Amino acid sequence: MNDSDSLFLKALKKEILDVPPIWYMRQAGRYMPEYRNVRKNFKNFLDMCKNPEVCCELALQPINAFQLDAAILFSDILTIPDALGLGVNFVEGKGPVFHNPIKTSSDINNLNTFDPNDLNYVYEAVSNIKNSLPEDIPLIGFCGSPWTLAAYSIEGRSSKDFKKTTEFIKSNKDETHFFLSRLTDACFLYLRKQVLAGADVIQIFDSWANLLESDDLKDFSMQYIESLILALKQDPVTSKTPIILFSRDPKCDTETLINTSADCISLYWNMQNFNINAANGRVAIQGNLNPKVLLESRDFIKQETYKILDSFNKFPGYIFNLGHGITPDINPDSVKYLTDLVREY
Ligand code: 1CP
Repeated sequence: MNDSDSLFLKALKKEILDVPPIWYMRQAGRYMPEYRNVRKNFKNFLDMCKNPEVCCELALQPINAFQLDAAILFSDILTIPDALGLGVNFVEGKGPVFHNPIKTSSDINNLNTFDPNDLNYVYEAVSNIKNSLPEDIPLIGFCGSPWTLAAYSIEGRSSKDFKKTTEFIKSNKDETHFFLSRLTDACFLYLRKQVLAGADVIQIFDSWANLLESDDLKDFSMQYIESLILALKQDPVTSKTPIILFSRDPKCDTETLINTSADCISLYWNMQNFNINAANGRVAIQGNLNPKVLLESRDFIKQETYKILDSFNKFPGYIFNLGHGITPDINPDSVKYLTDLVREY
C-alpha cells in the first residue's frame, strides 16, 4: 500500500496533518443495527468470527456508515486461547467462558502447541476484507497482549478484578512466565500471518494492563509486549508494519510507554496528563475521547472533543480515536456527529 494515499499511514509516520485520520476501537459492534442484524444468526459469537465472509461484511459496516480512515479486522483476541484448546465460548450476558481454563501449573505444560494454521479462518477474513476495502483504506490486524490472553485463560472468564489470576501468578511465577513466553510466540506467528494475508498495521491490546502494579506490569506484561514487537520488527514480513500499543490504564509513566518499540501509543481515556511533549517526534499518538462522552449532549461532545483536538493540534502523528471501545449503548448518530466534528474542526 502506498503511504501517500492514506492519512492513517501518514500519521503513523509521524507527519503533521491538517485533519487527523479517524477510526474507533470496536467500531464494528452491537451499537450498530446492521451488526445486530447479522449477529442474531449466530448463537456463539466465536462461530461468527469463524466465518470469513461474515467477518468481511462486519468490518466494512462502519467504513460504509462513517467513511472512517482505517478498518479493523473483525475477530476477537480470544482466538489464540481457543486454538490452544481452552474451549472458548461466548455466553449471552456473561461474555467469554472457557471450558478448559488454566487451573494448575501442569495445565500449562499440557497445552496444545500453537499451530498458526488453526487460525486460517482469521487470515481468510483479513484477505477478504483487504480485497473489499477501497485502495486507500488500510486494514488493522490485531492480537491481545500475552498478559491479557493469560489473564482470560487463567480466570476462565471475564471479571472485574481477575482475583484467581492475580493469585495464580503469585504462587506459580515460573510457570506463568513460561506461559507468557509461549503466548508471545503464538502472537508473533499469528500477527505475521495476518500481515502476509494483507493487514497493513498491527494493534496490540493490553486490555488488562490495569490489573498489574508497576513492577509486575513490567515483569508480566511490558517485557513480553516488547519481545513481541522486537520479533515483528526483525522479521522481513513485518519489519515495516506500523505497530500500535493500547494499554488500559497502565500503572507506569509516559516514558515507559514511549520507550517501547511501538510506533504509536493508543491512550486510555483517563490519560489526560500524558506528557505529549515527551512523545513529540518519538511515537505517534492515538486517542483518547472517553467513550461515555458519546452518551451526552452534542454540546458536551463538542466541548470534550475540542479539548483533545486543541492539545494535539500540530502534533507530529496524531490519530483521532476513543480512549477505549465504543459500547453497545452508544447511538450511531453520535458517532457520525463526532466524526464530522473532527473533520470540520
Ligand atoms: O455478542 C457480541 O456481539 C459480541 C461483542 C463483541 C465484539 C463485537 C466481542 C465479544 N468481541 C467483538 C469484536 C472485537 N473484539 C474486535 C473487532 C471489532 C472492532 O473493533 O471493530 C476487537 C478488536 C476485539 C478485541 C477484544 N476482545 C478485546 C480488546 C479490546 C478492548 O475492548 O479492550 C477484548 C478485551 C476482547 C474480549 C471480549 N470480546 C467480547 C467480549 C464480551 C469480551 C470480554 C470483555 C471483557 O472482559 O470485559
